[in-house]
Amino acid sequence: GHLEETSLPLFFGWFLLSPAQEKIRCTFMDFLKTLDTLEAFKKHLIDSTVTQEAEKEVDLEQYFKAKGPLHCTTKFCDYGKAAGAQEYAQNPAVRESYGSVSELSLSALFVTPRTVGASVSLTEEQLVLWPADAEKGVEGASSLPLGSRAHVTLGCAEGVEPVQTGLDLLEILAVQQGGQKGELVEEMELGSLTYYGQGRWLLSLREPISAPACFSSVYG
Ligand code: 2AM
Repeated sequence: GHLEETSLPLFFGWFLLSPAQEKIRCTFMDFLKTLDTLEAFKKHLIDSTVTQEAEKEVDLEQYFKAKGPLHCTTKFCDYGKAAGAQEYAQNPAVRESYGSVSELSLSALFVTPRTVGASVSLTEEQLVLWPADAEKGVEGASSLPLGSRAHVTLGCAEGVEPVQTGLDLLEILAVQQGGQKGELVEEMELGSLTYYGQGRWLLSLREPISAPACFSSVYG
């Protein structure tokens, strides 16, 4: 009925518990500081931004703005306007898991001129909550395994919508799947940093970060 339709959330997802949020923000800050010292990184970032003010220092911590609590979106419902929102909310698995805590495994950090995020390796149990069509819509990405898009947005450049983070991740994975190895730029303490062109970087974490997270939704 009408009431049910209007009671759908903006999105469902796993929300990192606050100690995990702190830990990831710290790892992320360390990562940005290291990138800040890499000439190759700054060169590509400046090359790919629209405002090419030569010699202008880029402060990465200012460049990427973080919004709200750290989370991994499963289904963007847009209060019921998104395709499949109703079906998702009514899925018994979604209802049963609502409010439960599980461990998210963060396996890589990625940066583009638009976004920065952490990719999430979902378990079989978590994949049950993953929408079948999440990997659609990016060229070369539709054949990627289910759950490839799973990520935590850490920040977006000015004027960039958060939806872009998942699209940027899919783009990097599509490039990888297309056989491009990328250019190994640096062995960092956190892991190996690879460049995929057009300002796209991926850091494979040596040790995945495990973060407890609560499956819930946002209405606001
Ligand atoms: P994110 O998951 O990459 O962070 C509210 O806008 C949340 O829903 C954000 O977390 C955002 O991106 C996600 N989101 C917004 N629009 C979306 C879309 N069309 N598809 C999937 N996720 C979306």
